[in-house]
Amino acid sequence: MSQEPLIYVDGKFVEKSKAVVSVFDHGLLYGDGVFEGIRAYNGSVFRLVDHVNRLYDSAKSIRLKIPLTKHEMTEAVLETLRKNQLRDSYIRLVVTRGVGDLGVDPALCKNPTIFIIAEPMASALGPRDPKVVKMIVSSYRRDAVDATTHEIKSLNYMNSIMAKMEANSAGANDAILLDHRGFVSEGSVTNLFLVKDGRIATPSSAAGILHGITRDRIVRLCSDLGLDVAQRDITPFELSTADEVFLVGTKSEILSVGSISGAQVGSGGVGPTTKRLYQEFSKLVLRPEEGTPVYEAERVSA
Ligand code: PXG
Repeated sequence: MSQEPLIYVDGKFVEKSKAVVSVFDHGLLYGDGVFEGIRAYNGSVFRLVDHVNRLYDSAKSIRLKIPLTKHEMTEAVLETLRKNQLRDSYIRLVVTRGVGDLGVDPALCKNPTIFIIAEPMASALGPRDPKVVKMIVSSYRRDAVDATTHEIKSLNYMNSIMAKMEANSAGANDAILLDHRGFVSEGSVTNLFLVKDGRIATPSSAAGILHGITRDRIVRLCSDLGLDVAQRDITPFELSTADEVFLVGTKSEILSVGSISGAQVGSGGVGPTTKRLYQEFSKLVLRPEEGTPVYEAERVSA
C-alpha cells in the first residue's frame, strides 16, 4: 500500500512524482486554463454533472475547446477515484490551453493539457457545529464582470490570493471582497450568505461571483425548507448589521462567520439558520440523487 497516488494526465495514469506539465504550458505561463474543485462523499461524486457543465462553460467563455466529450470527462474523473480507491475525496480537474511558445497568443497552443488529481479528504459536515471563522473585508475589489470575471473558473486566482494574503496579515481566516460598485461579492474561495430578521440573502451574478455549486444547492435547500432567500445586491452596511453570515464552497462546505474586520457578527458563534442549513446539508450530500456513484456495484439500477 506504499504505492504512490495516481494522477490522470492527458489520458494516462501516472505516479504523483512523475505527474508533470511542461514549463511552456500556457496554464503556467499565463494562467490560461480552467478548473474545477469537486468532492466525493462516501463513494459518490457530489453534483458531478453540475461541475462538468460548469467546466465546459468556463472553457467555452475563453474559447478553449476541450478534446473530450462531457461523458468522457465524467468517466475520467470516476476512473481517477477508482484507481486510487477513494470514497471521500477532493478532486481537482484542470484543463489548460496547453503547450505554446513564449508569446501570449493561444492560437499557437494545439493541444489542451488535462489533469485530474484526487486526494483523500474527510468531510467536516455532521452532527457537530460548523467551524466559526474570522473574516476581513479586503481592500482588493472582485474582478469586474467585464474584465477577468470570476464567473469563469479560470486558473488566474491572483485577485483571491491578494485578498487571502491581506487576511493572513490581519490574523483573519479569510477575506470577503466587494465588487467594483461597492456591493458585497464573495469570499476569496467561497460564496456568501447573510441572514437578517429570518430572511436569507446572497449576492447575485452582478457582483462578479463564481456561480458556486454549493451556493446553488443551498439556495434550493432554503426554498425546499420554506426559508425566504433572495439573490440580490448586498451593501457593506447589511453585512455589518446581519444576524448571521455564512460562507459556502465545495472544499469549505459551510463556515459560520464570527466576526468581520474585528466586529462581531450576531452572537459571534453559530446562528440558528446557519446551524439548520448545516445540519440539512450534512444529510443532503449523502443522498444518492445528489451525486454520481464511483463504483459499479453501487450504481442503482433505473
Ligand atoms: N467562489 C470562488 C471564487 C471560488 O473559487 C467558490 C466560490 C465556491 O464554489 P463551489 O462551486 O465550490 O461551491 C469557489 C470555489 C479552496 C479553493 O482552496 C476553492 C475554489 C478554488 C480554489 C481553491 O477552497 N473554488
